[in-house]
Amino acid sequence: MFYKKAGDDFGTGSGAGSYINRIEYLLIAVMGLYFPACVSPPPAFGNLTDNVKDWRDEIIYQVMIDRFADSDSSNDYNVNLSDPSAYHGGDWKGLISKLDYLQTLGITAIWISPVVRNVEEDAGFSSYHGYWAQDLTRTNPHFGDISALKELVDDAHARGIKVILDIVTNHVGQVFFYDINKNGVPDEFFIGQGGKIIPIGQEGDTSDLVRVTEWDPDFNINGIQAWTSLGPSGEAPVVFVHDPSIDRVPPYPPPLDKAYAYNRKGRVTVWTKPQVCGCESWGCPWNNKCRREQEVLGDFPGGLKDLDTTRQDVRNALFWSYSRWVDIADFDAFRIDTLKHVEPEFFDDFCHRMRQHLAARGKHNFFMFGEAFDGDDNLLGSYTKGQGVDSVFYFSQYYTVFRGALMGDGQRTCEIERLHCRRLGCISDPCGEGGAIASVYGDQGKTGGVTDGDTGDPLNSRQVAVNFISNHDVGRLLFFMPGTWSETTKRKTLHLALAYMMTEDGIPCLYYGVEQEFSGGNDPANRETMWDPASYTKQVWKDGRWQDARRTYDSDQDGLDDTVWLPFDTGNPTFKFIQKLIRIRKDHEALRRGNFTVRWSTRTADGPDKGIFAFERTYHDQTMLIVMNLSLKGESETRSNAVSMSVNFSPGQVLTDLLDPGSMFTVTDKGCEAGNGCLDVKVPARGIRILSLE
Ligand SMILES: [Ca+2]
Ligand SMILES: [Ca+2]
Ligand SMILES: [Ca+2]
Ligand SMILES: [Ca+2]
Repeated sequence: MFYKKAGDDFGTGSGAGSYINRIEYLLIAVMGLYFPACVSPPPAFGNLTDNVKDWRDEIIYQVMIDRFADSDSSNDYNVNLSDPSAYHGGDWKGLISKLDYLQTLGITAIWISPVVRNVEEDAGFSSYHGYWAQDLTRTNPHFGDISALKELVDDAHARGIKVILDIVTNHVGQVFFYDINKNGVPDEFFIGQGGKIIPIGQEGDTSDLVRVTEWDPDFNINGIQAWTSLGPSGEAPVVFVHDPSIDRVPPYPPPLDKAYAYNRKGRVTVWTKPQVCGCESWGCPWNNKCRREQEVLGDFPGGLKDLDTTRQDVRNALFWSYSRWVDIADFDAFRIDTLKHVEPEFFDDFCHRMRQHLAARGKHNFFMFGEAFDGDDNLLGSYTKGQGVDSVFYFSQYYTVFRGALMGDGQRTCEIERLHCRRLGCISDPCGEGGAIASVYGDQGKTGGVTDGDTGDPLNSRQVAVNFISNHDVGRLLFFMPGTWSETTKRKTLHLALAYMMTEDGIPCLYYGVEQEFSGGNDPANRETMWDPASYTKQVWKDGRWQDARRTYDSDQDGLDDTVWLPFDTGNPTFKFIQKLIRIRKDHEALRRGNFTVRWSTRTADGPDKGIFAFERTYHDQTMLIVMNLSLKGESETRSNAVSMSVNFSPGQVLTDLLDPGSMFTVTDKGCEAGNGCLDVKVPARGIRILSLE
């Protein structure tokens, strides 16, 4: 291994085999074009296709490639199945082999983890997740080559399944260190008062010393500063690593191999030390200047180096690299990582150029949605205005509903209604604590953005929120349920969450393994290996100690478990429940494209309507009514103080519960607002009814 000071000249450092990329890139650079919409595509690229009619019809399934299926042992180097932070061997061929399984479940789009070559390992952890980019133009060899990737997309398209590429525009892997003591190698030491550098092991009294690691020093808005024996010595030099044995070499394409392409301000600390921004405890408002500076300009945890995305040459490199993957493999969407660490203006530029570029190649309805890991609707909404992403993951819902109301017992569900008010707007506060609530999400479609399948009108971000109950960055929903709950209550709660997500407006996104009732905790426990029987075990008390035993389920529903849970099991109750929900959503346009109207929510945790949240979805002539009961205490009803629920149905009409066809409810003209249909619906604890005229 040797270190390369930024600016030293020894090629791109990208290793052998990237000459075609380089020539392609140089041609474009020399022509000075950087791919404006008028550039004709290189001849090696095939035709792009329009595969999506309306993104609201899609059901996304998130796959972490390394953990899903392994069909190619030739790429199984540095694999260790027993280490949760090592590569496990999954690959694109493996996913191809499981398309039948996914089709049986019913999903219509797959989001795959990042495809680009990564730094192989760092501090004993591996890059199996794909988020430590090193070369944005080459495939991660653990997952396969470009022909395997194209085969995956082609096979998926042949089945009507779309493929979503996961991209990172904020940072690359840990490819350089800050040489604070200017000795050319990465060190860790203390800096004492007055800036005196004290090597580890010689510190003596450390009470007033600050520990510094040159890989990942704490944030400094003025840039990381160097120190010598004489004191402060200007900005610390950035030194790129050159260790081809673990692909830890300067990034590609240029200028990502240059120090000036990075913000060089060190690691975000405001999460661990909120007081640095004058916030007593976490809870800094999203627009707190100090917080935003760190989030946008700082290195991401793990020493992931933050790109200066305000630079046009950096923007060009990112645009060129990622548009190229779509040109080559015909992807249908981007899932964009770490949105809140990039200034929104970047996406105005990046997304707009991408839409123009792809439209010129015949591809429309290319969906771009981003991850802003934050529960604040104001921040989430700020990314949905302008010409940037079409939509964001609905993190505020994740916290309010799935980690909030569902983990408790019958909290007032007006909080859920209020959540939707912040997205859709409401004339009054549903909890009775204030006036009108304005939407903080964008109400304009993007130029050349995603459209309504019937009318061709632009869809705005309020209509295409990406809903999820878990993902690779948070523990599984089952993990967060209180240990005091019975297995039955846990499963009912999981099913309630799934049914709500499959019937509300927006685009549902399932995290792989939810259909197998995986229950892993925080990263990396939530990244189970799908094919490994060990992922299908539970702890049982036997012979005086806790032991692993295979999970089982009751397939003939006689109350006794009779079936051993197999990897990729398609007979278990949750696989079958999701399958049924997907069928119902596909069969009812109102559930996919209809508007969203709350019909009942509660302000108290008690009363006959405890835990009720009811809403309608209406599209053209079709209305569906969903009634859920979040209470654990028992049955609840859409009726309180002699007032019944008003519905968009006529007296005399009979509604059937699609999840329980024996349950039917007749609309009356009594007990609710005059002129409306009125309906009393009883729902058992943690139950949900999907009601329809059938
Ligand atoms: Ca493999
Ligand atoms: Ca050093
Ligand atoms: Ca950034
Ligand atoms: Ca049985």
